[in-house]
Amino acid sequence: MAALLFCVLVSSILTEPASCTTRHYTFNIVQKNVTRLCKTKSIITVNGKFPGPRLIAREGDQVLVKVVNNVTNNITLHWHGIRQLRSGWSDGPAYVTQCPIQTGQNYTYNFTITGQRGTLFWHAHISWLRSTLHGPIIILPKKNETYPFRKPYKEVPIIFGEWWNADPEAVISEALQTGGGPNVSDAYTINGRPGPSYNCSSKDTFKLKVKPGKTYLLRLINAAMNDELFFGIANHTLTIVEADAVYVKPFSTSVVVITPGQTTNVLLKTKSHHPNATFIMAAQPYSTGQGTFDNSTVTAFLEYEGKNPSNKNAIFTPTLPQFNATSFVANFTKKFRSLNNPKYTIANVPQKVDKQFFFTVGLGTTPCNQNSTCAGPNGTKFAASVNNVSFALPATALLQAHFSKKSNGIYTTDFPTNPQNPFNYTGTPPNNTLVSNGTRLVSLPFNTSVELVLQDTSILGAESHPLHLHGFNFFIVGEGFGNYDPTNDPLNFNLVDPVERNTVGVPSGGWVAIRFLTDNPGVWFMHCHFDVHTSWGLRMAWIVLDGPLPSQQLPPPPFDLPKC
Ligand SMILES: *[C@@H]1O[C@H](CO)[C@@H](O)[C@H](O)[C@H]1NC(C)=O
Ligand SMILES: *[C@@H]1O[C@H](CO)[C@@H](O)[C@H](O)[C@H]1NC(C)=O
Ligand SMILES: *[C@@H]1O[C@H](CO)[C@@H](O)[C@H](O)[C@H]1NC(C)=O
Ligand SMILES: *[C@@H]1O[C@H](CO)[C@@H](O)[C@H](O)[C@H]1NC(C)=O
Ligand SMILES: *[C@@H]1O[C@H](CO)[C@@H](O)[C@H](O)[C@H]1NC(C)=O
Ligand SMILES: *[C@@H]1O[C@H](CO)[C@@H](O)[C@H](O)[C@H]1NC(C)=O
Ligand SMILES: *[C@@H]1O[C@H](CO)[C@@H](O)[C@H](O)[C@H]1NC(C)=O
Ligand SMILES: *[C@@H]1O[C@H](CO)[C@@H](O)[C@H](O)[C@H]1NC(C)=O
Ligand SMILES: *[C@@H]1O[C@H](CO)[C@@H](O)[C@H](O)[C@H]1NC(C)=O
Ligand SMILES: *[C@@H]1O[C@H](CO)[C@@H](O)[C@H](O)[C@H]1NC(C)=O
Ligand SMILES: *[C@@H]1O[C@H](CO)[C@@H](O)[C@H](O)[C@H]1NC(C)=O
Ligand SMILES: *[C@@H]1O[C@H](CO)[C@@H](O)[C@H](O)[C@H]1NC(C)=O
Ligand SMILES: [Cu+2]
Repeated sequence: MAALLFCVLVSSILTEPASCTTRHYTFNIVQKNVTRLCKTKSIITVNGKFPGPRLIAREGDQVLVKVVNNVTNNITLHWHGIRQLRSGWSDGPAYVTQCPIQTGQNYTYNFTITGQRGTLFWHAHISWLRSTLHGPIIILPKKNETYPFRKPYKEVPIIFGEWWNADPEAVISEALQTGGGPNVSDAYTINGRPGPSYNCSSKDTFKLKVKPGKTYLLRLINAAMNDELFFGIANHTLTIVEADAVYVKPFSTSVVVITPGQTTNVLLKTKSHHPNATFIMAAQPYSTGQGTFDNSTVTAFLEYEGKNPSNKNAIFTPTLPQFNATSFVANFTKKFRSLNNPKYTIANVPQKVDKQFFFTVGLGTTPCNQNSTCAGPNGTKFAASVNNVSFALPATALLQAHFSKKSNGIYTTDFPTNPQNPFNYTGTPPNNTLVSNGTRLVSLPFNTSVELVLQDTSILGAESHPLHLHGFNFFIVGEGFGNYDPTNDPLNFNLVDPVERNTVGVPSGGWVAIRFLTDNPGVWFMHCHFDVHTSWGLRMAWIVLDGPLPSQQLPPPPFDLPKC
C-alpha cells in the first residue's frame, strides 16, 4: 500500500516516472466467518474480504501479488483476461501453468499489464474455490491518456456472484462422486449481497447512492459459477463502452447480458432531477440447459442522494427477459463492435489464417463404475468435452513439463483439429453419448494465425457455453445458429471491427468463429467458464512454442514457483 501511495504522489508531480510503475499487493488466503441468508459459515477469502479486494493498476504497470496460503486447501489465483505476455508462470490455472500453493506456502505472481485498460477480475483457479475467492481488477488508462468518453463522475465495480449455504467444495465433490448435476446455488449476489428478494436477507442489500445529473461508470463483472445473467436498472438505460478490457463502439440498452468470465463497462447517466423513488437493479439467469438452475433474482437499490421526500414508497422494478430468451441474447451479442479508433484501440484482426480448427463443445457421459448406478443420464456419469475429448488434468503442471521438455507420460500434442466422427451436431442427438478421456494438447509455432470455430452440440440438449481462452484476446468474426457451414458462413465474417474479448458465449444450438494470433509463448488453458462443465472436462490447452527472438521466448520459471 505504501508503494502505491508513493506512486500516486510522485506521478501527480512528474509524468509517470519509471519507478512508479510497480504495484505491490499481499493476498493472505484466510478463513472468515460471514453471514448470508441468516446462516453463518466459514468461507475462504483474500484478506478476510468477500468479495475480495480490488486490484488497481494503470496500463503499463508491473503488478506483484504475494499470495500467502493460510488455509488447508490448495490454492492458485488467476488474473482473468490479463494477457500475461511472456509471464505464463503467473497465469494461475492449477496443474496447467503451476502446481498449487499448498498450506503455509507463498508465491508471488508477477506480470505487466500491456495494451489493456478497463475491467477484468481475479479469481481462484482450482476446484470451485473461485465461488468466494474473486475480486475486481481495475486497469486505468495511462496517466497521459483519457477515456474515449467523458470522464465519469464516479466509478463503481458491480460484481455478480453465486452463493451456496453449503460448502461449494462439498457440492462439486459430491456431484463428481455421484455423477449427477451439482446442487444449484441458493442465491445470486451483487457485490457479495443477495438483497431483499431472498428470505432473511433484506439487511444484506447493496445500495448505490447517486447524485442527479451525473455519469457513473459501472464496472460489471460476472463472477457467478454456472450462470449467465441478465442485468438491468429500472427506468435507466445503460451505455456499453467496453468489454473484457477493450473499448467498444458505444451503444445503449436497458438490459445487459453477461456470461461468467465476461466483464463490461457501462455508463449510467442519472436523471437530471431528484426523483422521489428507489430504482431496483436486478440480475437473473439466462439458462438454456436441460438441468435445473438457480432461477432466482438478485436485487440491489439505486438511490438518489439528498433530502429524501415523503414519498419513499415509489419503487420501480426493471423488466428482464425470460430465462430462455435466446433470440434476445443473440441480438444483444451482435451489437458489440470494437471501437477500432487508432487513438485508443485498433482491431488487429488476422486477415489470413495459418491454421483452422473446428471444435465441438458440449456435454456427454462416462460409464458408471461396474455394478453401480450413477446419478447422470440413464445411470451414467455426466461428462463434458471438446471434440469428444474430456480433458484430464495431470498430477504436475503442464507448463513445467513443456518448459523442461518432459512431456512423456504427462501430455500428448495430438488434440483433434476436427471432430473425429462428424455428425449432425445440432440435430437429433446420437445414441452414443460417451466421451473419451485424455490430456491432449495442440502445439503451435509462435505467430500462427488461428481460426477456431466452436460448435455447440445437442448430444444432451443444446446449451450455450461461455468459452474462455487464457493468454490471448480473440476477435469474434462470426456466429450463427445450427451447424457451421464452412462454405457460406465465412462470407459474412466481420474482419473489420469485430469485438475483441477473452470469453465468448457459444450460442445454444449454434456456433461462433474466432481468430487470434499466437504471439505469446506458453501453455494456455481454454475452457467453459461454467465451473460445472470445466469440472466435467470441457477444457483443453494450447502450447505456443518460443519464437526465434529472445523477446519471443518464455523466461525460466521464478524461484518460488510451487512444486507438486
Ligand atoms: C468461525 O466461527 C466458529 C464457530 O462459530 C469459530 O469456532 C471459529 O473460530 C470462527 N472462525 C473465525 C476465522 O473467526
Ligand atoms: C495460519 O496462520 C497462523 C498464524 O501465523 C498459524 O498459527 C496457522 O497455523 C496458519 N494456518 C494454516 C492453515 O496455515
Ligand atoms: C514465503 O515462503 C518462503 C519460503 O518458504 C518463506 O521463507 C517466507 O517466510 C514465506 N513468507 C510468508 C509471508 O509466508
Ligand atoms: C518479475 O518478472 C520480470 C520479468 O520476467 C523480472 O525481470 C523481475 O525480476 C520479476 N520480479 C520479481 C520481483 O520477481
Ligand atoms: C502517452 O505517453 C506514451 C509514452 O510516452 C506515448 O506513447 C503515447 O502516445 C502518449 N499518449 C498520448 C495520448 O499522448
Ligand atoms: C419508471 O418507469 C415506469 C414504467 O415505465 C413509469 O411508469 C414510471 O413513471 C417511471 N418512474 C420514474 C420515476 O421515472
Ligand atoms: C418529490 O417530492 C417533493 C416533496 O414531496 C416534491 O416537491 C417534488 O415535486 C417531488 N418530485 C417529483 C419528481 O415528483
Ligand atoms: C423461473 O422463474 C420465473 C418467475 O420468477 C418463472 O416464470 C419461470 O417459469 C421459472 N423458470 C423455470 C425454468 O423454472
Ligand atoms: C421458454 O420457456 C417457456 C416455458 O417456460 C416456453 O414456453 C418457451 O417456448 C421457451 N422459449 C424458448 C425461446 O425456448
Ligand atoms: C432479434 O432480431 C431479429 C432480427 O432483427 C428480430 O426479428 C427479433 O424479433 C429480435 N428478437 C428479439 C427478442 O428482440
Ligand atoms: C460386479 O458383480 C459381479 C457379479 O455379481 C461380480 O462378480 C463382480 O466382482 C462385481 N464387480 C465389481 C467391480 O464390483
Ligand atoms: C495439494 O497439492 C499437492 C500437489 O499437487 C497434492 O499432492 C496434494 O494432495 C494436494 N492437497 C489437497 C488437500 O488437495
Ligand atoms: Cu459449458
